[in-house]
Amino acid sequence: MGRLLALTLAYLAYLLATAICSERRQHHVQHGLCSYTFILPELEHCHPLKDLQVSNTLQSDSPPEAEPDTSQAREKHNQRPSWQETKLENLESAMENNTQWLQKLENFIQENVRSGMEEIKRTAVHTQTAAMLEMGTNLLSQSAEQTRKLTDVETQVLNQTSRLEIQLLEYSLFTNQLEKHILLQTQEISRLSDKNSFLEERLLALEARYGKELHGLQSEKQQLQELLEKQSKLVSQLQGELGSSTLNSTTLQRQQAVLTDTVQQLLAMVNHCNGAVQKEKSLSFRDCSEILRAGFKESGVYSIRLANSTQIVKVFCDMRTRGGGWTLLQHRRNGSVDFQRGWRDYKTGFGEPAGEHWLGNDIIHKLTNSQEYSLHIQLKDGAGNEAFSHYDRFYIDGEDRNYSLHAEGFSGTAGRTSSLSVTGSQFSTKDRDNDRCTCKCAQLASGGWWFDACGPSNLNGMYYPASSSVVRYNGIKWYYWKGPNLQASLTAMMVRPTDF
Ligand SMILES: *[C@@H]1O[C@H](CO)[C@@H](O)[C@H](O)[C@H]1NC(C)=O
Ligand SMILES: *[C@@H]1O[C@H](CO)[C@@H](O)[C@H](O)[C@H]1NC(C)=O
Ligand SMILES: *[C@@H]1O[C@H](CO)[C@@H](O)[C@H](O)[C@H]1NC(C)=O
Ligand SMILES: *[C@@H]1O[C@H](CO)[C@@H](O)[C@H](O)[C@H]1NC(C)=O
Ligand SMILES: *[C@@H]1O[C@H](CO)[C@@H](O)[C@H](O)[C@H]1NC(C)=O
Ligand SMILES: CC(=O)N[C@H]1CO[C@H](CO)[C@@H](O)[C@@H]1O
Repeated sequence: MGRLLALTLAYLAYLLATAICSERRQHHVQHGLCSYTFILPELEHCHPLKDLQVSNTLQSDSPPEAEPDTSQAREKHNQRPSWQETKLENLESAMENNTQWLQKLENFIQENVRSGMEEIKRTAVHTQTAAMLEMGTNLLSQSAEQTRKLTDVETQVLNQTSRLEIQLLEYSLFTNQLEKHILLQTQEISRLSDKNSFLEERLLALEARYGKELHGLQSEKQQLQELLEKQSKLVSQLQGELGSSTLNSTTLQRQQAVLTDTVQQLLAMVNHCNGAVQKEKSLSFRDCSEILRAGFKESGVYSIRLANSTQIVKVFCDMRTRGGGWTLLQHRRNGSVDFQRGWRDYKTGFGEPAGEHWLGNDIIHKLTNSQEYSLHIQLKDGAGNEAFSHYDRFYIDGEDRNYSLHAEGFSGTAGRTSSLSVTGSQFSTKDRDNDRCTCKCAQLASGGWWFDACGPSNLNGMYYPASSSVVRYNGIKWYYWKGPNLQASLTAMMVRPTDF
């Protein structure tokens, strides 16, 4: 290499020397793509440099002497074209040699350059490699760091994963336990349901059994109830018998009372005969209300004794109407008794207490003045319609005042206003006219009554029970109930203490 480089340098020096000494004559050679221009030297002015040493490869193409050389060149130009031609040929060949040499050189240079380039390249690669190595080292360290971090992360992940796995394991264990538990519970439940169904069956059986028993008991109960009803009937029957026997005993008592009465009367007669006076004590009822209070609840005829008197009076007691206890003053129901009577009869009374009768004005006076009485009048017409008139306070004066009437506190269904004569009306009969009419009401209307100017009432008039179109003015009259012609089938006047 060093040799080649020296060669190249020698040649280049040569070329330089020739170029300095050359004249301006050029020669062109085309070799391939490359073109070479050679400037040929002017030989007259130029001598080869004495210090110029040419290597063995470089040869001068001129003779060693300078003069012949210069003359040769002159000949070439002028006198000796043949020599010049040879010289030219020499030159040409030399040039060709040079060209070849150059080619070689070029090749060599190219080769060298290539190798150099390769070396350069190699160097560059080395440098790059170093850089790359450094970078790689860096990268390696970085990647190592990353790897470490990754490892850490992985470790952590693994840790987490293992933790999670552990947890999962625990959970699965827990789940297993739960499943076992649930299984146990399910078994328990099925066991319980079995037991329950068994109990239900037993319950049903028991229900069936007890239902039968219940049925039996119910039928028994029904039988007992029937028995009870029978017993009740029996009891009521017995009660009825007891009632009738009581009645029997009452009747007996009454009979006994009558007997006692008779005995006492006989005794009284005996005593009278003996001159001794004995007061009666056994009969002390003043009216029917006292009899009722004494426990006699059957309507009928009883004996009463008037206050401050020894007189015993038989009266009919109504024990049903409005609570009972009524003493009848007047009673008409079938027209069997004649009420066309005079003063005296009305004064003492007539008829029978059990049938139609008038109690008598003296008795009525004594009774209604012994205490406060209310008056109740019951009426029934031929068609069966019933009505009543009620007076809270009723009494009559004595005979010295012609039995004047006193009645107040009217109420009732037999007319809106009272049909009874006004207070103060005196009693009149066909033979004692005390009315306020110029006529004789008792004669016109018949019977005895408290006629005013004849007035709107007369319960002691003629008894005409059968309905008739004929208007009779002397019949039983209660004007404000049925007008002038009542045609009553029943009348009753009765008194009871106001404070009953
Ligand atoms: C997981 O990491 C925790 C702390 O972060 C540590 O206490 C524990 O021991 C680790 N577990 C495993 C299995 O590495
Ligand atoms: C009541 O007397 C009547 C006859 O007076 C009689 O037939 C009847 O059996 C008696 N009743 C009782 C319960 O004694
Ligand atoms: C009227 O009744 C009484 C008592 O009930 C009775 O004794 C009498 O025979 C009856 N007279 C007539 C005519 O119906
Ligand atoms: C009965 O007699 C007594 C005393 O003699 C007398 O105070 C009383 O008013 C008399 N009663 C009647 C209703 O006459
Ligand atoms: C009662 O009637 C008679 C006649 O019937 C009469 O003379 C007498 O004055 C009357 N008495 C009174 C208190 O009005
Ligand atoms: C002019 C000149 O020097 N020609 C030489 C070229 O090279 C060949 C051999 O390589 C020589 O024989 C010639 O004399």
